[in-house]
Amino acid sequence: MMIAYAERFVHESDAEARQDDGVSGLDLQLQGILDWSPAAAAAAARDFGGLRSAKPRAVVRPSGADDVARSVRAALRSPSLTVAARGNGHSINGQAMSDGGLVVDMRAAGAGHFQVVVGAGAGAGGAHYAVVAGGALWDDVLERCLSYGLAPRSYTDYLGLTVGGTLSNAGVSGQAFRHGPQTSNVTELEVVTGQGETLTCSRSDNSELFFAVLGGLGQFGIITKAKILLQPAPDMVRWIRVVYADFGEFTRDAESLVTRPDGDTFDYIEGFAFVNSDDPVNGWPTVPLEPGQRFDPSRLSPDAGSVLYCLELGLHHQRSNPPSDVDSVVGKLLGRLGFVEGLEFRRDVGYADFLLRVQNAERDAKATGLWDAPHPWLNLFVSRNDIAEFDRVVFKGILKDGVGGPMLVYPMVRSRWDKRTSVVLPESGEIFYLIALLRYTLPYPEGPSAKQLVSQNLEILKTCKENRIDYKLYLPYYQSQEEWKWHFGKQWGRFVERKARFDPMAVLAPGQKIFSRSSVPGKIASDGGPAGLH
Ligand code: ZME
Repeated sequence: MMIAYAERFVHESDAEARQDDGVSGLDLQLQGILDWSPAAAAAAARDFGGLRSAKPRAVVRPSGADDVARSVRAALRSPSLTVAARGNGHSINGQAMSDGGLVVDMRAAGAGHFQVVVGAGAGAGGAHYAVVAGGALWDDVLERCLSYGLAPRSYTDYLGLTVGGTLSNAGVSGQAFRHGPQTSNVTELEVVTGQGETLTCSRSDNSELFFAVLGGLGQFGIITKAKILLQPAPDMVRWIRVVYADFGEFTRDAESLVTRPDGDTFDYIEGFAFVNSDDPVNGWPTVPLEPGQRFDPSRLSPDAGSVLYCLELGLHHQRSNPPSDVDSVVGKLLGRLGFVEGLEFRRDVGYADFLLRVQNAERDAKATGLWDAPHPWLNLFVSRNDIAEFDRVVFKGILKDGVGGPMLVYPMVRSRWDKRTSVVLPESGEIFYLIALLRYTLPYPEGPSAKQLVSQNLEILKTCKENRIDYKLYLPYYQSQEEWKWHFGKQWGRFVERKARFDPMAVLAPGQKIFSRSSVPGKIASDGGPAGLH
């Protein structure tokens, strides 16, 4: 019923649009579908954050990269249309929205181009890789690769995200300390630029475009294909959580683990802060890994504070090896750590189950309505030089009662991040921390209003600034170019040059609010386009 209606609507409106309001560019000549239905616009007007909404004029369901290019060229022909690529809609702040413009549903072409190449021999260092559509979901990529006994090397915590979406930001999880973010594990991209050209790029060909697009927040091109480095997949993960009361000891152990040689550390390293209480959402019960395990608070020293820390570790192993092998490796690695004795939890899980662990949380959150409520999340990178201060003023101060969800804090190593990408990191230090405040709260009035939580985020950032904490937003969002200039710092000039070169009319990703359509600094003046201001 719904589908029949939608299809009829698409056809009628599509025909109407051709003789439409003077925007001749809307004859896209797609192989796929131009969806004018109110339902499509409403869906593309919202995202996982649930904090803002901007309706596109129509939604493109591309059948492949050519349709993506046609969409960009149509926008270029019109005086004001913009184009946003939308993956699985997990932005928090409307980054994939296009107010009155086109949203390209990248998932529609996500099943195209799926190729796994096993042991390529001499080329590419003999590595294994997969070539996947930009709109493919990471959980699909994983599944396909596993059928060849292979797997990506670097992930996000949650795999219901598209490849193009995470590569446009960075893509981090517990493997990033070793392999770098996902942007460090891709060797080639196919990109539709803001000029409507489809180009293949890599470190050696069109390298400026390649590095621009990685972490480029969608500003330079739409990723339609990616060649992703793979590794042989292990079949099991020994999953471990150990608890600390002292932040200094927590960071000392975490930093030691992320800087040791590969064979002398874990394969996955994350951490989180939690509240020293029996609160089921923020406290002790969030630590044990399986039902039979219990968090025994009597193990804590009486002078433990109101916030505790947990290192989360994973060691890959093979089912065919005797369990005593992994026990002895784990025993040796844990033996050097200073966690609270007795507050240690272990569990063996299949590799895929481990990587898909957040999907369990998704199922629960959907059942309780927490998934569809607003998610005013805040993600930061904080220099190791200031992480103790951050702990003091933010975790032990503003957030001492938790955020109603995970508060991730774990270190990563700068040398695994390529300086040439568009990703922005803190200014100082070889080690920096990821901070992720992942609020899952019931919608108002059952929970706090989104407005209150957003203002707490602003308070955290203000406090960081006042205390001169060296931080950058991860998955950044700002309202003005002034703030973006601050965000990019010394890299602003390069970012603007890249924009002028690859999207001179600022057609792409308007939801980031970095540039305005037809008013790119230094370029647009000569185009004589209208200089739209926010
Ligand atoms: C760095 C980051 C992690 C951004 C989002 N996340 C997560 N999102 C949802 N659930 C999660 C999560 N990390 C752990 N669980």
